[in-house]
Amino acid sequence: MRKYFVALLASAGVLAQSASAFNVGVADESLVGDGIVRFVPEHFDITVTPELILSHEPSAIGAKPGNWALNPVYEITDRGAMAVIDIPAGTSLYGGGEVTGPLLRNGQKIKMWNTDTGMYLVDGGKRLYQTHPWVLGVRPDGSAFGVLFDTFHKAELLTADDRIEFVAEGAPFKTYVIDRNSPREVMKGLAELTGTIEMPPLWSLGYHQCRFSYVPESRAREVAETFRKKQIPCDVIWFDINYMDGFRVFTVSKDEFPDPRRMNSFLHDNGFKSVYMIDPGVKVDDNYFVYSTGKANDVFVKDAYGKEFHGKVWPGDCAFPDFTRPETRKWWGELYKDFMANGIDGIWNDMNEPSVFDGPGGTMPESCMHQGGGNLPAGRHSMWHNAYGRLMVEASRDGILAVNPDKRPFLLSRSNILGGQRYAAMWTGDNEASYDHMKLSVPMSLTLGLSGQPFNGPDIGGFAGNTDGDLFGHWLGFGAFFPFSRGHASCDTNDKEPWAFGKEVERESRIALERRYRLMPYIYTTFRSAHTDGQPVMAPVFFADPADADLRAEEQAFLIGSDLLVVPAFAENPVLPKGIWEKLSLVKGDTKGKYQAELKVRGGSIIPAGKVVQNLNENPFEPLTLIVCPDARGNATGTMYWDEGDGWSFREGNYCKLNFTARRDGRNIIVTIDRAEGNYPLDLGRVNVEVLSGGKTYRASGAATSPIKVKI
Ligand code: NBV
Repeated sequence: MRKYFVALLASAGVLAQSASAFNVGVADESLVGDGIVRFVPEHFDITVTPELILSHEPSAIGAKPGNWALNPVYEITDRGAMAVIDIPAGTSLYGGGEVTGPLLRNGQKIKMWNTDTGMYLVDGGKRLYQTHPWVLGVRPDGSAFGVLFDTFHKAELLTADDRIEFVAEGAPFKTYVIDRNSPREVMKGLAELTGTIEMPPLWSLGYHQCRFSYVPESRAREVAETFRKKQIPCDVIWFDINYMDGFRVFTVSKDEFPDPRRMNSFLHDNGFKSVYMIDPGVKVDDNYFVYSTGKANDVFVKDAYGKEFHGKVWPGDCAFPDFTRPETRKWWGELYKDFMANGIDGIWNDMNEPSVFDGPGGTMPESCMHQGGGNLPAGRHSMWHNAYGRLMVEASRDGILAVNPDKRPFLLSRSNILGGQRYAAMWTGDNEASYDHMKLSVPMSLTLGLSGQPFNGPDIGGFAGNTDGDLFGHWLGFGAFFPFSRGHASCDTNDKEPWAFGKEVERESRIALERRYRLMPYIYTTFRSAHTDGQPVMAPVFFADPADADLRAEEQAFLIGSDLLVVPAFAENPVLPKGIWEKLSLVKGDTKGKYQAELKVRGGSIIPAGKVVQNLNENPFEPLTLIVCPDARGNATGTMYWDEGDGWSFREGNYCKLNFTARRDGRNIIVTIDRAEGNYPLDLGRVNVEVLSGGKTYRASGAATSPIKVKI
């Protein structure tokens, strides 16, 4: 009983006054999946540790295996509820979500309290916009485990060499431990617990161009037209806050965009999609429909005295939707109806930590009250803070989906928690135009991918500060391969479109993006395994050989899927996987110049590539090219997933999964294409084959329906 009382005190935030520390027992430890054990502490109470991270509560399927080695020890200390897990010597640790610092996380401490942290400067970069209480461990033999601390309370995560320590300023929480044969298997286990990304619309895998802000209409048109005129591939133009009427969310400024439908139709006619920003702060203004309907429906967060909480953001005094209430989420979702009817394709939820300019620590006071509802309890902001962005994107996604039920929603969020990949893609916030942040963007994105969020990327080129041509060229040279590939810039910086830095950078940017677009069949296929199996799209190099200790800290080079290695031009002495990796050229000039990343294909694999297109409305399969890199025996395999690129018919089998095989027959490589699954009608006609072997490329082509022979 005393333990329970202390746990409640902890959740109420008063535990800091207590100096006692004592153990909390484990009430239940059950096998809940293949190699997954759930640990439930004594007196666990869902009303003080609500659940949002898991996609569903798994059922127990047996007892904890007798030889189970990774067991959390729970303790209540004056810092909060704590779980400590001893780990085997030589374990490499990863994860923790959106973090600064190295990819290899041994010896790191981070704080989990979602924060608007321009240039990652708050708290020395130890806390950022998102919260992922999750660690991946890789043992010396390449087998792996994962630890998920199932709480979104304010917390600290310590990843030491001999233990993982997690302290939450709340009541004790459940812990899930996954123990499997490889890091990929553990990522699959994480997906079994927290779900995966939905299949994204194909257009969202193209290049995105953003700025704070493209206004007025003529400027947005000019940017779009320049992409087409200069034949630089691009799919999406973004609209940052200045499109709004006085920063009022769900409105459009009549001065900047007198006819938003006309703007969006122009973009659509030119093969672009549009994404518009929506922030959570609602301007306090009785003559503004979002505020007045919100007030009438009692949707806003209250202060400690029960009055509507107001804090300053872009529009001045704002009220903040209490997304813990189902009624609020419904009201918020419905606001998208008229807004999206302007021909808007995607939504960008920013400032949802939430960021409050005049609030303590840049957010709302911890004493603010959220009402809860449904299966979510009422509670102070101290409990709900980290979940604010996550609940906002759930409401946004549901709203967007209700408006366009036949389209796959595209939503980008700055704040979120572990499991939030089910609702939105994420980007890594306001970085800086510097070489340090350019290099940091690789381990940051990799770490998010290892924390269940494959659809992520940084502001390419750097958000804050001016960017020079060299920095932009370098960043896009490998940034073209981020899962989410978007150039962005702050309001007071120089222009950062690919042509803004002179002819050389323009040409190199075109080449970088042409490479991305040629790889779209392969990239889309890797997104498919992110959707079905929780695999990272952008993976660390050690995934190629988890038992090779030399690869564990490599954070300059990275993999896309499992067969393509990207070595950025800035990389100094990268440690690359052993075995056959053949250099790949996809477009003319991509192996020269100082900015292009080097691409390498894994021996034993076949990569499907398309042709260069300017946007993903165009058919990339004219023709399909199979890039074959045989292993030492002359064999290779690969797959390709393709479907309509939008909508849900793939769920009913309207997709196509092709299997490719190559085998050596004397001096020939014979390549065969088989339809493995699905009934999507993909007529490939003639297929090109390029065999990469010993630094040379051998070519042939033939009908997709019969084996294609390549003489080497
Ligand atoms: O909406 C303006 C910016 C946006 O461009 C950026 O990407 C966000 O991270 N937003 C933050 C607000 C303030 C930036 C100084």
